[in-house]
Amino acid sequence: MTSTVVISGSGLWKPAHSISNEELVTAYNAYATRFNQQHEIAIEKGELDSKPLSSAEFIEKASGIKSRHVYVKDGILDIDRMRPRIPVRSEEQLSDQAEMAIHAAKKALKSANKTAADIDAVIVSCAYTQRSYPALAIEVQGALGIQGFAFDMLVACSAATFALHRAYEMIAAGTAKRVLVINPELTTPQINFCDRDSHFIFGDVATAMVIENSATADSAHRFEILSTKAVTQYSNNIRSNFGYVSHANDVDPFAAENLFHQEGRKVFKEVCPMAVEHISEHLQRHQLGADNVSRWWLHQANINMNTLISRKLLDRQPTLQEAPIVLDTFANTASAGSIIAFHLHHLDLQSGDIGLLCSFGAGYSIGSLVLKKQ
Ligand code: CO8
Repeated sequence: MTSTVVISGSGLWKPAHSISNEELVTAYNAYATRFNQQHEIAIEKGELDSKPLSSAEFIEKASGIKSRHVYVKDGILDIDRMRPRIPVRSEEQLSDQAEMAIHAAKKALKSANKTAADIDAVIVSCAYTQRSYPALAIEVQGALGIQGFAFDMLVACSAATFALHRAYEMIAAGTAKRVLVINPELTTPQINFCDRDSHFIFGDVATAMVIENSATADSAHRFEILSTKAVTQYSNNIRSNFGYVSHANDVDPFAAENLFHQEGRKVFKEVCPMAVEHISEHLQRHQLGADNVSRWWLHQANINMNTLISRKLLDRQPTLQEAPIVLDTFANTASAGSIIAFHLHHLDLQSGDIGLLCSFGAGYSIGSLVLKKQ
């Protein structure tokens, strides 16, 4: 594998709607207060737990999140519904996630100075796909008029980095000339907006990147992928049990245990040291130390996690320029977080500068790429 593989363009699409912590908390607290009133006797008898109230101040302090973009706002703040109201589309229409993916893909193609005709492989990789088949990636491929092949991948928070790893290998092996990696993260349908501990965590967004051989890349900002590193370790601390077997399980497929849920404190404690070790080892492979890294495009789940990880690596607090945070306006966007950070914070880097792109989350899964500005 002697080829030089580069990220030659990136794209970000965000939905027009957003919800602030205050809006979200007002709706949740109204829902919880009514629930507690309606179930007063059962709660008093100890037959039912009361719903605790949420707080915008807690959310910002505990996570760094101030607001989030949502694909559809209608329904989420309605205490009789507590979930987005997304109209069904016919099988002849473009699916919602394919539409999100195409918005981001077009921006990435433009930034890579390429058209759909230049692409010969598409990977749609994200935390959830809205159906099993036909693959969203093939729908996107068809809609954009791309020749070649396409497939979907699911790796929760590491879906984007793991897909970049596959794209890197495909270009290096010569099995594709230019790969479009797209991450349409439509998280809101899987959020339990009735759960105080997790109602604030996620937002919707789509990101995309073009990966190709440096010999064909002519965009203004190109980043050589020096290497990739991935690790997974099984954990039940972040789970979503929703799936096709629900139909045969005789359970409510939308019950709380089948939506996103986690042991956030355990995740924090277990994933941070794993990420520090992973990143250190990856940099050492190139005889690099943390001080040699000009930019940290880290997974965006929690500002305190990012601060802890980069402080452990650097032995000091990084500046926001060194380790950008996009959580405040995007919230946790599953696998797209580190790609948003890259997209919004790479134009100022100089030739030869090193950057580290890294995801960490459900699985557990950690995926990193050491990048060098060309
Ligand atoms: N308002 C007020 N108080 C609250 C709230 C709230 N909204 N939520 C919790 N509290 C309370 C708790 O009940 C607790 O009270 P007490 O001390 O009385 O028991 C207190 O605040 C402290 O609670 P925690 O210890 O849980 O609070 P933390 O400081 O740990 O913060 C976080 C909670 C923000 C969840 C934090 O633990 C965290 O971010 N951990 C890391 C989690 C993480 O990185 N997870 C990755 C998930 S993303 C992923 O893997 C991708 C999945 C695919 C996408 C899914 C899309 C739906």
